[in-house]
Amino acid sequence: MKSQYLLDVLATVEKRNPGEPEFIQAVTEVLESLEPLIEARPDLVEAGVLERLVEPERQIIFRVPWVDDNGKVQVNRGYRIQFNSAIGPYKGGIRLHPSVYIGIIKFLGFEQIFKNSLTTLPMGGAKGGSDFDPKGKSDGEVMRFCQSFITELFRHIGADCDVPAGDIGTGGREIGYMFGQYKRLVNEFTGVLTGKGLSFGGSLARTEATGFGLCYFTEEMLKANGKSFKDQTVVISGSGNVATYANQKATALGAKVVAMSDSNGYIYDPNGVDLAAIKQIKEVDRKRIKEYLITHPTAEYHEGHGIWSVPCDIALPCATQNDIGKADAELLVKNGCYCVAEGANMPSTPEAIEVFLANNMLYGPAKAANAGGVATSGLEMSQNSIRYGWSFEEVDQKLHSIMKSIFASCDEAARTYGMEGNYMAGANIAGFLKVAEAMKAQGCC
Ligand code: NDP
Ligand code: 2IT
Repeated sequence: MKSQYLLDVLATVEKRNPGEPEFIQAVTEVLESLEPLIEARPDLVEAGVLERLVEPERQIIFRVPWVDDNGKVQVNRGYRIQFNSAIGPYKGGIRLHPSVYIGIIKFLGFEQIFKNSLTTLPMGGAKGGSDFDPKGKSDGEVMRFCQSFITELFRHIGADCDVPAGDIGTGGREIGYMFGQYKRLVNEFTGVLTGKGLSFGGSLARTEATGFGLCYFTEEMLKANGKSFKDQTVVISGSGNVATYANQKATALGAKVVAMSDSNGYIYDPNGVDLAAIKQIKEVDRKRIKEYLITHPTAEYHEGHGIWSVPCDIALPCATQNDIGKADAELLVKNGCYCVAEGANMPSTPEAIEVFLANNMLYGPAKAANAGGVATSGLEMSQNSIRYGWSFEEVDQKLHSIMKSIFASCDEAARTYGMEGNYMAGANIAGFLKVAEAMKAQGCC
């Protein structure tokens, strides 16, 4: 980054947010991509758009006390960062994982601004979460935690104000408990959360949306470069919501998924990972991926973080941030991988991205490639507003066309600013421009 102006903006962010490396990482990537745009648009600099964009509009931190099954009081910390509302109500998921601290929620909220802008739908950026670990907790404990979390958060959210949803550790079960508590406190049945159950305002295809959307985006990127999923070998990290439905769609498009993982290790099945078995282990039994060997004894299980050593054509990181480091990226290249598309948020380190770009790999950045989840949340909001539900095919078709349009915007923005084929720069510029124009038009606020 050469622009003194951008360096100054970054220096302020570093000073204001000490000890938050993930947030600094996310901001640095965006500012670097905006360099050519900033030269061409002095009006946006004049309007102070960047200085305002990197500072959250509101940050909420709160105590979440709940009683465990032994009658003991437990205390977690809850967060909601309402980052930017220039183009719509705050929107973004809730992450429940022991690693959660403010820097994680801030990076996710920041990314969400641009992602939501790319979807073409009117949604601002937010993120929330807690250091609560749902793993190993009973349904009753999870329910009491969720009720306590909403007992504070309810006053800060609303269907036209801020609409949370799922993320790591927050799925249909947790959203159900949160929705029930919100309805009870506010005495209103509104679309305040997305990812709801189908019997109380949820949208068909929301469960599948992030994974399906990732494959639709990847398909467009492959097509634009004369390739397709057909007969390609795919490796997917993670085995949660995003990974599962990415596997399903990639397989439907003709690929073979040979490896998946969880935080303990990865399975390698050269015959193609049996998705029904993964769904049973992860969605029903809530167990470790290692259990796959019980029903598939010819597959391999490896403890630890080695999934990127499995040779593949296409890599879909769908677990967590900074999952692919420089050495992993080099290994992927060495083994013939030519395409990385991100289902998780910020799964590749800056050094890994350098390796992808230096080797002319097709690289689909998270804020574009995984936007199908929040896009379908936007469609859930629309259905709630009109008090109507579309069929699975209708939602899926809308999701597909949104993902096509996201790829087209990234591609076009990259070309316009002289970075053809760099979809990361394209996503950052296209996502930024819509929000920046809105912020400028609304004056200094
Ligand atoms: P889930 O909780 O359903 O699954 C998460 C998966 O990632 C699990 O397999 C989990 O393994 C693994 N994982 C989580 N944390 C770590 C870690 N620290 N180290 C190694 N593995 C880890 O979450 P989702 O599938 O919903 O989310 C996955 C990613 O996709 C996240 O980055 C999320 O932000 C992003 N995303 C999610 C969207 C959604 O709609 N759900 C939308 C857009 C992006 P284990 O079970 O062992 O913890
Ligand atoms: O990172 C994400 O985009 C999500 N976790 C989904 C957010 C949403 O509001 O559906």
